[in-house]
Amino acid sequence: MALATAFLILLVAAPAAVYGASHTVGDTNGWTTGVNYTAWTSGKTFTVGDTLVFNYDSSHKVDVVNQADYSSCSSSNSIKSYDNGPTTITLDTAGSNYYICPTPGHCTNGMKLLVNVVAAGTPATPTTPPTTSPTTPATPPTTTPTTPANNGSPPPPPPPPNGAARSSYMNLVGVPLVLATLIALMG
Ligand SMILES: *[C@@H]1O[C@H](CO)[C@@H](O)[C@H](O)[C@H]1NC(C)=O
Ligand SMILES: [Cu+2]
Repeated sequence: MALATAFLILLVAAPAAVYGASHTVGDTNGWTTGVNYTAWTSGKTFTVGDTLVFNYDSSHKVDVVNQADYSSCSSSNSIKSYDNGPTTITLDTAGSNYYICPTPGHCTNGMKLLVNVVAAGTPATPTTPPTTSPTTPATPPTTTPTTPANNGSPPPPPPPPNGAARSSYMNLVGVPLVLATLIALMG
């Protein structure tokens, strides 16, 4: 049972790490009246790719509005309107996002939400490159040492000891002979 639960958590957590965090608006209170959503957003970071989950009953709706309509609690120009929650909204652009409840009196009583979305940050990406880079340089060094070792070994082992002695003897005698001949020809 515990293992099955852990496996389920892994299945759920893995996609969340890739596609962004999920923020449940108002936490356990959900999307309703009597909740301070400004207080709810404080201390939270909303990143592009994150999702907002609005949990609400049929007495509420979620309207996406502009800044002016957020301030005046007007739902007449709503960009988008959702009902029959829960509603999941993906924050796909950086900037300010405004949500109000169009039910009369709800927005003016504080049922409004401003979310400032920031661009997908760099802190998540640097963690992955270090793990892949150490493995790739490890392979080239192993192949390179083998080739110079073969090139370096042929000179030291000369199989016939007699032949080697003879060639060095020939050099000892031959070089002075050539030099003597050259000197004789020049002179
Ligand atoms: C909501 O919370 C914010 C920040 O905590 C605070 O400044 C504001 O006065 C609160 N609004 C209400 C209506 O209590
Ligand atoms: Cu409402």
